[in-house]
Order: sequence, then structure tokens, then C-alpha cells
Amino acid sequence: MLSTLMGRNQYLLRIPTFREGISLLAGRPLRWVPQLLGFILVIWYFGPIIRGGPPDDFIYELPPPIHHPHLPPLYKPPTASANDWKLRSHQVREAFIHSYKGYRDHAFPADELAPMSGKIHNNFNGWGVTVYDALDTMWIMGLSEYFDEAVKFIGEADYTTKPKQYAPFFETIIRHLGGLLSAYALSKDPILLQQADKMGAMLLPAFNTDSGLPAYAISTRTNATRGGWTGNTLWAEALSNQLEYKYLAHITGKPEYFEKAERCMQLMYEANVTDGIFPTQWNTKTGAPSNNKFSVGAFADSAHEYLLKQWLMTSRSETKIKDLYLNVSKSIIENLLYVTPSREMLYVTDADMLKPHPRKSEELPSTIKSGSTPTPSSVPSGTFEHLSCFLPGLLALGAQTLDLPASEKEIHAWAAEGLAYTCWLTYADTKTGLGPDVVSMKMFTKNEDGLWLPRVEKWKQQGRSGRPPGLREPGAATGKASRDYTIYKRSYLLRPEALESFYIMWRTTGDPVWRERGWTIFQAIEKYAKTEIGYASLVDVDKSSEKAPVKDEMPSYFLAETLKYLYLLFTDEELIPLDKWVLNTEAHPIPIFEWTDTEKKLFNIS
Ligand code: DMJ
Repeated sequence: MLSTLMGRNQYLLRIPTFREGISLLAGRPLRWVPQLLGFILVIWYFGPIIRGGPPDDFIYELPPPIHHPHLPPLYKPPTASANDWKLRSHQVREAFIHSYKGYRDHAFPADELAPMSGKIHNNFNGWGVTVYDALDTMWIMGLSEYFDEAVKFIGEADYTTKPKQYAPFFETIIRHLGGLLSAYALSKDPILLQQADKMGAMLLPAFNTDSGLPAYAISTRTNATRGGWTGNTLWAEALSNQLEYKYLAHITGKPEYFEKAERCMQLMYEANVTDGIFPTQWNTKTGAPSNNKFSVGAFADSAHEYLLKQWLMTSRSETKIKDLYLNVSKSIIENLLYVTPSREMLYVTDADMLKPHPRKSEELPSTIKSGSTPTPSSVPSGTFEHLSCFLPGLLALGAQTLDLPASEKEIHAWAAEGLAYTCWLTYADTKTGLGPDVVSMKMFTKNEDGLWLPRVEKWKQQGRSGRPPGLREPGAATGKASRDYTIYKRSYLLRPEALESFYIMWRTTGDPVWRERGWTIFQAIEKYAKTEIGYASLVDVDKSSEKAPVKDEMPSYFLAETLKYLYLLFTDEELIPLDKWVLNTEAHPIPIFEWTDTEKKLFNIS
């Protein structure tokens, strides 16, 4: 009756039934077309806003993915369907639930679970590091019950170290503070901000050294600090707090967070190093370099990340940092990238740079410019660490985001691809399908013959036939003898770096082969690392018997990073878009933001 009274205009007030819709469209199809188009337009425009679209902080777009149209295609295995990927992402979610539940039932509130015995490990202040590290993964995976329970636990935390106890600064920043900040950015729960501010303030006196470089560890009870076993500040320790402290400064408005973190950056701008070769150890008193080792491995790794990611996080406004990244990455490509003699595997190693700094740019023209083989200026070790497998992802992100000349962009993108493939080979070659922690690469009789860049230059000069050196993708080795390397540390410590790079490679190139490789690795983890109550590190990646020996350890980064990167890799939707977030070195996403004018004044940002 009501509809009769309202006539045709009734459909402006209520949605027609299916039958009514058909008869309307069938009767007067053209009259409805403008309304229909208008409706689609409104949904398209307002949909994201209604669903809670990106905040104003997110201000730039990434350029489109890098493709290499000039490279001949390689054989790629067929890739799974959208539905398969959905199922695979569910399986990773199940793996996360299995490990967190195991921790929760057997080890909470200690730091980490011993996944064989059900005992505990307390190596990170005993503040429950697994909860902090797992927090944002829970949010991303939609595990709200675990998340809420964890926030309640965190809200009651105090962060005063026990008498005589010291909190390791680097680990506490990247795991606990990084976890809090990321979970706050995702959920906007004020308790997380309050606790991040509390922890940030309590750790801040670690910077109260003569130079301003952070001490290795701090007692939050007395503010006393102490050095690590090297007696120096590692480069990774100096430059792996700026994402966290600068974001904390942004959300609290407190200048001291910015100033202390920026002081370390200042020391790097002023450091008298040649060609962006920042050594691995720094004198905590003087703030000067204290060795001659150039590396992207253990002592230096995340410092490289924090250069590019700081620039990205603050909306590309701090250009001095970008310049540092460009210098350092150029030096890495020139000095640390080698290929092996038989399989031509591209790898990154560390090197003792000869004293005094031999690569004065005026004396030795850059190989990128000249294409010549440089005079040997360093002694490479040939060591290739699993930890260094973050580098391909970083180079790919740089190639994507930096405004580089085309020839350099392609070098960065190729280096990324070749290195990521070598990381993959170190998994594919072993009996378990899991990658060893450290390998020793075979080297040419004359070390410099293995340098990658001169080979690429030669290949270019000879007409670019086929794919560039280091990107020709040899198949998995048939036996140990044909590997072109020996395994130096045989364990697989549930580390994330290879998967991290596969994820960035997938997102920046769009090549699904990286997802497939990630899936193969996940299946190996399921097969060899899963225990009744969690996942355990492997003692020897080349022992594939049903009961491959495992270590009674499940590091918190397995939940923060390894499972998160796998989940992001398999989820079709880009849950953490790379133009809106940077991931800290523990895979905690921090949003990209822009300094306000007030902040610029307050923090003295030029
Ligand atoms: C993680 O704790 C971090 O990624 C750190 O920067 C170095 N590597 C471990 C995991 O391997």
C-alpha cells in the first residue's frame, strides 16, 4: 500500500526488491542509467572514506613496480590460484596461533618459549618480549582476543630493571618499543602510546655517553649504562633507533626523543669516512670510527635499513639521510658484491678496507662511471650471512622509491634480484630446504676477478646479450660439491631475512615466483621446525631425517617477522602498503608521516 502511494519515487527512499528492479530496468532501461552511474561513482569515491581510508599523514604514492622488459624471461613455475593463496595465508595464521598459544600456555610472561621442553628463556629483561614482538602480527592477522589480552598485560608493565640487571638497548628498542609503536599506529589504543612513551623515556639515558652514541645496555633502575663485549658501539646499534624515536617524538611532541636519535645521525654526517664506507664499530667516547671493516652483516645490517627508511618515514623530507643511503649503497655495490666462480651466484660479503682509506673518489673513479676494474682496495672474507639477506629487499625498495638515473636504478634492481635469488639457493640447495646461518663462498684465485659490478659493465659493453651476470639463475645444486660454497654455520634459526626480501621483491616487481619460493620455505618450516607446542630452530639444515635435530629455542622474531612476512606474502591484499608504512628492522610497521611546522621549529629540523 505504501509503495502505491509513493509511486516510482519510493525507490529514492528504499532499495527496490530484485523483482521490482528487473521490471524497472526492463521497462525503462535508459532512465536508470544516470542514477546507476551516479551510484557507482558515489560508492567509488566515498567507499574508502566510509571504511576508514588512509589518514592525511599518508602523502605520497610509490612509482609503479620495476619491470625488466629488456631481460629475456626465465622459466617460471606455474603459480597458485587466488584461492590457493588464501588457503596458504590461513595456514600461516594457524602457524602463528600454534606458536603464540604454545608460548602463552607454557612460557608467558617470560620472554621466550623453549618449544621442545616447554621451559622458558629470559634473555631480554624478562618483560615478555614475545608478547611485544607478536602484538602487531596479531592485529594484522585479526586475532583480536589475543591482542586485547596482550594490551592488558602490557598496560600493567613497569620497565624497571631488576637490581644489577641491564636492558640491551638495541634489542629493546627494535623489539619492545618497535612493537608498542607499531601496535599503537595500527590500533590507536592509548595504553600502547602511554607505555611506549614510558619505555622510550626510561631507555633514553642510554644516549648519555660522551659521544652521544648509545651504550650497549642500560639499567632503567639507576640509569647506569654499560658497554658490550666489543667495548665499542656497533654501527647497527648507533643507527637502529631513529625510526622508533622520531616517530615517538611525532606522536608525543617531545623534542628529547628526536634530539638524541638525531645526534647519532649528526655524527655520521660529520664522520670522516671515505665514499660512504661506514665501518662496523665506533668509539662510544669519541664517536669516531674504530675499525676498518665494511659489512652489511651482523654488526651493521639494520643501520643500512634505517637510512632509507628514515627518509621514507618522514615523507622524503630529510634529504641528507637519503644522500647517506645513496653513498653507502653505492659503496656496497662497488666493494662488497661478488659472484662465485662456477655457478655465478651473486652474494654480499664483508671486507677489511685497506688503511688509510684507499678509495678517495678523486683518485679512484667510480666503476659505475668508468666501467673499469678498481684497484684492489679491500680484502673480502667471502662470508655470506643469512642476516645479510635483508639487503635485496632494501635495494629493491630503494630502486622503487629513489629518484635515480635509469642506469643506476637498474643496477640496484639487478643487485636486489640476484642477491634474493642467492638467498633462495642457500635454502633450495639443502636437504631440509631451509637456509644455513652462514656460508663461505668459493672465491676466484684473484679476489677482484669475482667483483660483480665490473662484470656487469663488461656485459653491457659487449651488447647486453642474455641476462646480466649474477641473474642467470642456476638450478639447485645436485650435491655438496657443486654448491660453490661450504656451510660455515649449519643452523637455521627461524630467521626472517630471506622471506622479508621475497616479500619486497614480490611487491616491487609483481613477480609471483617470490611467493612460490616463500611457500616452499614455509612447507619446510612446517615439516622440520614444528614441535608440539611451537616451532624450533634447526641445528643442521643438511640433516633431513624425520627427526632433524632442533634447538630448544623459538626466538620472538619468528612471530614478529618470519610469520608476518609469510602472511603478507601470501595475502593478495597489500595489508601494509609500502607507500604508507615502513617496517622497522624487527618488521614492526611504522606509518609514514610529515613533520608539521610546529615540530620543525621545536625539533630544529631544517
Ligand atoms: C631480528 O631480531 C632483527 O631483524 C635484527 O635486526 C637482526 N636480525 C634478527 C632476526 O634474524
